[in-house]
Amino acid sequence: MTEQKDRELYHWLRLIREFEDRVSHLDKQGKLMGGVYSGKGQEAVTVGFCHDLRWDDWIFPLHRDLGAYLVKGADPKRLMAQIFGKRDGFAKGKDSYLHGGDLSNGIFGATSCLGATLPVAAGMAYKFKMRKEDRVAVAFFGEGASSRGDVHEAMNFAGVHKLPVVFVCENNFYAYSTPNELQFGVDNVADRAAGYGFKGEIVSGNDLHAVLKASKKAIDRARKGEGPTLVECKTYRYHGHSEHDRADYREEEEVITWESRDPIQLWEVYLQRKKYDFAAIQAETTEKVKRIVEEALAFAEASPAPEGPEAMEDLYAMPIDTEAV
Ligand SMILES: Cc1ncc(C[n+]2csc(CCOP(=O)(O)OP(=O)(O)O)c2C)c(N)n1
Repeated sequence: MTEQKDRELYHWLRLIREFEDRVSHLDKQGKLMGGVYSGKGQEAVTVGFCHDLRWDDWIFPLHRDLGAYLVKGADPKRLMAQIFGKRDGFAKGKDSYLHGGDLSNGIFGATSCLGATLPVAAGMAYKFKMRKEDRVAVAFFGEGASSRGDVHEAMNFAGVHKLPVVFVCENNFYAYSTPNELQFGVDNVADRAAGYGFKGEIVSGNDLHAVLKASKKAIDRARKGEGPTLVECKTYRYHGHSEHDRADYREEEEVITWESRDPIQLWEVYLQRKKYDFAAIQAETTEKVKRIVEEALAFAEASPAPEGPEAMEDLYAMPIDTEAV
């Protein structure tokens, strides 16, 4: 890979970490409403799957995927305003962490009802196929959501019609407090792909190189009309399910073991071994990501809160010209 791309990927990893750490901190300061679901530790998955997508592709992030929003092109200022429940957020103040899609950048908002976005992703991919467009839908979901009926239906439909969709399971080993062995009877979520008639692949979700390789294969396959792929990324969330969950159902040793496979530190080792001027890259990146997050925060804090009557706006879609979408 070129130095420019290596640096760009580093920028995204670090921006996501900085953004999420700041949001967690804001939550602890009592400045936010609603839940905060940190994806700290899972950054390589969203960077790896979103970085090489086209603007006109679509992503369907899960509740833990602020990073996917950022890499796919969402404005950090609007994303922060969304989290503050302000009028400049994507949902114009109707929600905070969830339910804020950025439709102008091909980002479908996460839903509370987990797994419910997968049939929408399959439907979007069906539209691409019907129109003979070489666009791709990428749907993220947790291994907990993988037990939902919607998820099976979406994958079955996608397999039948060989749709241009990539299903990305972020297996962080716990659905809230439920461990994998109480979640499914197979060894891996990816094992199920065979039952839908497409390929399943397992990768280390903390290793950005591995994720990039798997995402390229799956996205190329979808774009060429060869159908869906299910990629299971084994990863780990450092925080609890949400900021109010102390996650004491996990052993400290397990947490430390995963922290020692940190996706950002792994990428830093790679940058150092490539013999770039790592000290300069690191300093420049740190300055830049801190500035972006500070600016986003200042914007969100200055953004007005919505007025009461605005709660009734945008509840139903206006009839649209479907040919123009
Ligand atoms: C359909 C549905 N069932 C239950 C919940 C409650 N709930 C919210 S997050 C969560 C755990 C989800 O685990 P997973 O899908 O693995 O994603 P993760 O949070 O680990 O990233 C649960 C059970 C929900 N939001 N939606």
